[in-house]
Amino acid sequence: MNRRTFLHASAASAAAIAAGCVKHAAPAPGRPVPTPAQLRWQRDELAMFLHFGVNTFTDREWGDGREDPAIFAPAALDARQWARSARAAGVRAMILTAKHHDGFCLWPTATTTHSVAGSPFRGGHGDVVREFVDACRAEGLRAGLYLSPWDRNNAAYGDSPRYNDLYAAQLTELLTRYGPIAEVWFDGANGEGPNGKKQVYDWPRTWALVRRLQPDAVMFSDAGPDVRWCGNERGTAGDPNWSTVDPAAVPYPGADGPGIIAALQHGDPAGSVWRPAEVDVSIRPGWFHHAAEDARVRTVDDLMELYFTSVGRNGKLLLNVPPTRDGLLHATDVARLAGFRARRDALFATPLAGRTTWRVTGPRAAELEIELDVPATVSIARLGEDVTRGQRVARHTLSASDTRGAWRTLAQGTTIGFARLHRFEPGHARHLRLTIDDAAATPERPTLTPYAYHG
Ligand code: FUL
Repeated sequence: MNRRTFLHASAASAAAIAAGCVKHAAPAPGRPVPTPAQLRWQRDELAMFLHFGVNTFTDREWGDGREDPAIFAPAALDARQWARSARAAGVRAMILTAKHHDGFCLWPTATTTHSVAGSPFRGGHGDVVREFVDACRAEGLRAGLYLSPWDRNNAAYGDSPRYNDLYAAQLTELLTRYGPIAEVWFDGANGEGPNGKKQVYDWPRTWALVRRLQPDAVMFSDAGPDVRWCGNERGTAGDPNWSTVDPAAVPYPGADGPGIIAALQHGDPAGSVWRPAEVDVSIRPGWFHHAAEDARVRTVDDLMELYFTSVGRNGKLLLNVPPTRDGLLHATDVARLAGFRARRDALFATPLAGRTTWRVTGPRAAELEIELDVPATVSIARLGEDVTRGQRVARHTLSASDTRGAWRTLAQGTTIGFARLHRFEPGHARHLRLTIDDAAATPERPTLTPYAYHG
């Protein structure tokens, strides 16, 4: 189920942004740059999403809120197994669905009886959020929480001020009881309340509350404020993908209309706000675990593809791996995660060093050349901008040569940002050249790391 239809995405604005054109107005005195929290979030590169709750036991994707808490009975729950598997895969943060649309709370909240406290889990004394956070800490992972604003169980939903108070109380519990929370994840899902009235969320209040209680956390939603949805759940960041946005383009989570999806996918080179893209996608067809999908777990090849279209396109990958009814990650998923790590380790095993030269060749153009210490067969390159100085590159070309005379094009692309990965036919090279063909401001020296091909 997608969070909205994509019908309204304006083809025209998508095409204009996708062309990667940059208007050459005078550069702003300073380009937007990330906060320390946004930079930390991006450097982590990989995070794991865990969808877990009553849906795991009803075999549904969206519960209707009428589930009996007694069905929640994960007899072998081991959050350390989740965290160990994540860490072994090179994942650096995890985000748990503390409450999904069905309203069932995975922690013992004072705000409703629709929670783990009414379940047989740990004799009604369990707290999945606590076990999750403790496991993250034990394995050195950052912890994040998803609190669905849409709540199909709570009687107050649709009675806007009353529900907004309850939502703030739930957030307060989550952000004061469990120590540092690195990411708070919001979607814009907004169904009808039981009274038939539409719930009007108070996002400014929600965001201010998170800032006050967890000033170092980043907040995710379509509208940020810190990190934005990439515009699809297929695992592909936009190309181009600017980390800067016009905050008016997507004014609130769940906003729909012409150009919204394009704005989420591509950002805006002239945007006044730093709001990089997070790519959320599931390792399975559904977000929750369904035994019927056990043979449809993404392959290692598939996961590598996702890596290149997310991290490799200036995005952060949030890969969903849902626990089973036992409360454990399924053996197939764990094996695929390990294979994903092994494949990345092999591909990126041998970064090649060399002597680099940097030349600014025009107001929006520059060249970076590397003469490899030892000529090698190359098939992958990682490019990166120093985003603490803002994102600038709009179009680039990567070429190789043995003699510095006959250059052959390896790859062409639009934005670079924090990371841009290129794959190409393995070829022998002594020299590599990154040409910046266009930029949103005077280019700054990027990094270029080629990797040796191992067959
Ligand atoms: C969406 C939800 O409707 C899906 O169930 C899932 O949680 C996805 C990550 O976000 O908004």
